[in-house]
Amino acid sequence: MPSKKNRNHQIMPEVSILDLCLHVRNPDTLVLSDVQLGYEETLNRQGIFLPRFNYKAIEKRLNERVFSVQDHFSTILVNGDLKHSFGKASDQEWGEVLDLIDLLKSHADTVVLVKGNHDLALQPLAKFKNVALEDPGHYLALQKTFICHGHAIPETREFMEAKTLVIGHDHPAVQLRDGVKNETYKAFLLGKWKDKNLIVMPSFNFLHAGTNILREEFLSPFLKENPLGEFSVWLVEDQAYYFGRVKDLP
Ligand SMILES: [Mn+2]
Repeated sequence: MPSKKNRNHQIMPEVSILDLCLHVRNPDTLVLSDVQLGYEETLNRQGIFLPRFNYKAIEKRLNERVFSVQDHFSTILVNGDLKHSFGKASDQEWGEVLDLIDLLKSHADTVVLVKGNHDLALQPLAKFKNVALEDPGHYLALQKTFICHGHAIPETREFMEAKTLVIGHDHPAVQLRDGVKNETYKAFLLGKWKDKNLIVMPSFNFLHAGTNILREEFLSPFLKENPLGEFSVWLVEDQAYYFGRVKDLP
């Protein structure tokens, strides 16, 4: 049931957190990252039994927390690692990727896939579904915002020109003590990389919460050797909550 919670949480003049997505206005763009479809099948092949629930959870969450707030976007952009395994898509991935693209297409004029490090064989999927596949990223000229997966530093002119970068890849999360147990929350980060603003998005998948940012074991070249203490942090639960600076987290 759609709730009256403040789901749209503004973090920059034209940028809001909308559940686990980022919503950039003008041009109207919804960004989600690190969906990682097919992860269960990869684990199954390694002998680890895990029921397949990620796609259903993603679909439910998008419908209940995102499309209930805004039903249609000019562009929906998947910022990398749409699927989990490297190389050729498995049967599970193929079916779920097609279903997700159909769902996104029914809520947007344009669907764009940005290549992540796990997306080596996306070209046939993108072609089959007639969606754009962009490598290394997507540029919103009006906002001077460059959206890329974050596993590598692009070298394009648009990237150099950008004032704000949006990345995924590292699945930031924060572990907090909640009574007697530890709870891990998916997190957004906003700080600096060189002279640019840097927004780091959490993963839109439900297989794992993510990497605890307080341990700072990041892989992205945008976060390695980038002290995160001054970064602002928002945790996402039923809505986004501002938690101040990383250095002040409990
Ligand atoms: Mn990645």
